[in-house]
Amino acid sequence: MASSDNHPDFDAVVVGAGFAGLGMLRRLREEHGMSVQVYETGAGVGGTWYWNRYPGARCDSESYIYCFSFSQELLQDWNWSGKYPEQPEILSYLNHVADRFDLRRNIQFNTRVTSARFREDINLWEVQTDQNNRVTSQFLITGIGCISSGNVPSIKGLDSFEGEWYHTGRWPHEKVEFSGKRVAVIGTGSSGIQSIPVIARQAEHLTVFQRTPQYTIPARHDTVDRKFLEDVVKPNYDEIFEQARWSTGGFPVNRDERSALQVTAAERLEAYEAGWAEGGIRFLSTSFKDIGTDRRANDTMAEFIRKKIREIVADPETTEKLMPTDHPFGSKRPLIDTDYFATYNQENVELVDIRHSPIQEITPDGIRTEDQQFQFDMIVFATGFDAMTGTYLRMDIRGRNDLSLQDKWSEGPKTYLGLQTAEFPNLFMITGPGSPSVLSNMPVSIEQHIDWIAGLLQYVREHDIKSVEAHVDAEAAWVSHVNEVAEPTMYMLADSWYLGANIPGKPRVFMPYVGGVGTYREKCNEIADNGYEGFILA
Ligand code: N01
Repeated sequence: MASSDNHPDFDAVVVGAGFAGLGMLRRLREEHGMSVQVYETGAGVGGTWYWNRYPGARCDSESYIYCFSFSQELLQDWNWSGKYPEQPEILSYLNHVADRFDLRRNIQFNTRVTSARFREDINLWEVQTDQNNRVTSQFLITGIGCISSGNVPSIKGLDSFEGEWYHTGRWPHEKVEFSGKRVAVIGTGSSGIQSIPVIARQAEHLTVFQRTPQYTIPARHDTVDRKFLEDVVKPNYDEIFEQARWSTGGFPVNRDERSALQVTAAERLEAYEAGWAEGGIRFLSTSFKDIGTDRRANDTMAEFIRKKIREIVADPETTEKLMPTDHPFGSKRPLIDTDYFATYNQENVELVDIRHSPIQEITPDGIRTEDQQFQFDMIVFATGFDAMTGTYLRMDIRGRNDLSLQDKWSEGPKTYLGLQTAEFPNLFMITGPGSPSVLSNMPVSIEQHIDWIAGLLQYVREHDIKSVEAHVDAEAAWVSHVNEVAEPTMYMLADSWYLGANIPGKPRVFMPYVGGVGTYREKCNEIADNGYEGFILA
């Protein structure tokens, strides 16, 4: 039931119980004494890490920095086992956080928010769920993640397929058996390149359908280095997080301030070989400063990776198909893998280039491309997400004058700082489009938003303010700035989900903020220090 006057049922409704929702709930409840209701579609906490249970799923941020920093005790007590944490371990961590801070009592699971309407008459949000909840709250805060709406491409005949099929982002909780089966994987993004080697080890035969060849770096995954954790990380966690907060990508690493073009070819090769040997996201995050902005610099790194692919893959025809040439390195989400390219040397693995021979239809027993009919027992869609905006637009969110978010964002998302969108008062987005979010180590960006939103809500309460709303001019200026900083980068030179290019009909707009985590933090702080410049506090 909704409350009948302007006393809300809750101070805040939070959507989602992943990193963002859990962190926001704890912060508002424990540090600001607010009443908070969280709604979560899943049956448990975890968000992304609840749903993405596909084989090989793990994070490509190192575990020691892929966590909350708000509690020193939590940082000191928790012991990661993997250098790059696997999905079950991250899920255990988030369950531990939920238990340790007694968060479950404010979370309603198995509940999807279907609509949210700003009631101008009472200055409250009215939130409706698929479980027949209708509640009001002063603030509505989304912690719905950036890659939570799975994209199963509409391929003719999928309904007729008689085998099993799965999307990596909605993987079953029960064990999926690959042995003795002919399996197809469609897609070679992060989810594909992580799952392909694992599936290939079990399946009788694996056929990978690749649209765009990828650059990927070996993760060099290992168990966590205990000595490093105990001697270097744990005693210095404050400094490590502080460095990450002011860095470009939310990692405690320093970029090489040299241009790739200013050093000699031998020095460049030495740097690339060292990065390749160390592996992981550092290959990119510590590399030369102009890889992301200068095509010639980028080409040196891209060619280095192509050479590695030629060295690893035995069959010349497969090598040719795997060669990424149509986009710069890092213009699509950088990938790190374990044995991805070497998997194509297995006898039971085959690569199909669907750019040259597109999928025509799914048949009851397999997949038909322009050139060939394939038989499968299982199809795995590693085809990604309607990223950054998909989950927002699937909810019916309405602001002033019944304006729907679908209409407001019909030409692409418009936000101020990725935190608010004009005409939707008291709606806050954690890692919304227009913030660094997906271009960064997510927990660092999520905590920055949580801190900033909590600071603003505190200010609102202290000053008896009823509503906070991004000014339309501030929003327009931010949207231009987001585009302006993206324009000269390599990101504009690929058909990526950052640009919405993976979803037919989606406006081609670069959605995340490429200016860097530290720069963004500075801007957010400045705006707060200037009395929340660009926001209408009514
Ligand atoms: O999805 P993707 P993902 N027909 O969009 C192809 C995060 N993540 O789930 O490149 C045929 O990257 C598509 O081809 P193309 C991370 O941020 C992180 O793998 O568009 N193919 C591509 O190959 C990541 O970026 C982690 O030409 C189709 C693939 O499917 C994001 O999630 C792990 C197609 C989709 O790749 C998404 O990753 C996993 C079609 N109709 C995910 N449509 C880690 O931290 C799409 N494709 C490690």
